[in-house]
Amino acid sequence: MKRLAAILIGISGAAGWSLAEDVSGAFPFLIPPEKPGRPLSAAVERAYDEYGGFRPESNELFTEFKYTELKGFDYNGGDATVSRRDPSKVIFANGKYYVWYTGRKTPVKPAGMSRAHLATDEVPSADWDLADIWYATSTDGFTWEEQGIAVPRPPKPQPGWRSVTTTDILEWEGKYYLYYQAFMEASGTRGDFCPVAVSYADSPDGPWTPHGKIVIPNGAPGEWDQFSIHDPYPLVHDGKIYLYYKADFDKRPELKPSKVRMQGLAIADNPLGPFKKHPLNPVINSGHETTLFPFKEGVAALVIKDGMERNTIQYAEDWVNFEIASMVELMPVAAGPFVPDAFTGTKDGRGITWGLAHFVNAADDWRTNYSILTRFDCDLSLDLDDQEMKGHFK
Ligand code: AAL
Repeated sequence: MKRLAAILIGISGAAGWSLAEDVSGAFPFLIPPEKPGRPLSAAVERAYDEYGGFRPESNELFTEFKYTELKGFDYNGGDATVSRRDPSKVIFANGKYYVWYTGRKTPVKPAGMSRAHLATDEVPSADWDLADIWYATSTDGFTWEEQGIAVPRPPKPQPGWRSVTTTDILEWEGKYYLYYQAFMEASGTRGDFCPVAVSYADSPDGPWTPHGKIVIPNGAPGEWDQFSIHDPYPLVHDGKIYLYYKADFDKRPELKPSKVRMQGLAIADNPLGPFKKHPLNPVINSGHETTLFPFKEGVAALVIKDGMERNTIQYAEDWVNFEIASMVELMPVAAGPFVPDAFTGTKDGRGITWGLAHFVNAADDWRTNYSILTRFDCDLSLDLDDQEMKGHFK
């Protein structure tokens, strides 16, 4: 921090900028003046034109992330036979918070995705193989009570008979819909191949009725999403269901495995489909799991983990054409935020302040993973004071 302050003071001397006290009084910072009338480097030019306020905190879509261990979940001593990962968005209903997630409780730990040939009816390949959709409730978002399985694996040959995973929730006209990855083979057999299925219920407590059909099918051979439709993430916009998803599509064997992953959009008038894939897909060129929320008239996306634009938060005013809004660090993996206006069709999205995410732990071998759910907090809300969580230079 001292070094940064010294640099700022140095620049201010050269350019004739003024110094003022930070609101917190912690250290002096620069008030950006009018652009000086002398040539500027490309970097300082950008600081005026693209980043306006100079400090990342002045960007509404910048934040730091804080993590808190959750109470209420048991992981059998971390022996990788119990896993919880890929949480849905958090919703508030019947006076409490609800979350759904991939839950795996298997007699043995996973063989590892790269050793899928060792998978059996009892031995999972990946961390998310032989999983069901579980759910938990909480009154404060920190202590959770696991309620049991919401959507079990259906019998063979129904979609998802091998594993149902990576779910997300939609509330639409008084009913609830869980979209999830429906595996018909052990993940890793040919790749992480699967389409998306859906179950519906009158209450978040269930019972859930499986629709029994694939609702978002894989693309035709040669299309970007021919192998996988992952991380279905529904929001309501323009009176329709806007469901974002991820696919990984470069399967050249020499890449072992490919990390080319992008995100697409499918739109429907009815939660059970048909979903029409957007002609401009993919609409986000990076990321892994999907995490989006209405923001002002548009939608914002956390772009996490993979791709050339990872570690950014992006914004699309038209919900289709995304631009980088900010660069961030230590992003929540597979984040499922609490998005109060996810389903209201708002044109004035207020943003998010917290949610659940997961951490992947290696057990005794990097191939035998199990995952734990965690809470994250952030300031991507238009209703908080700008300085509250956006971070102070550390
Ligand atoms: C995740 C998600 C999907 C993938 C696997 C389990 O984090 O992207 O769900 O299939 O990894």
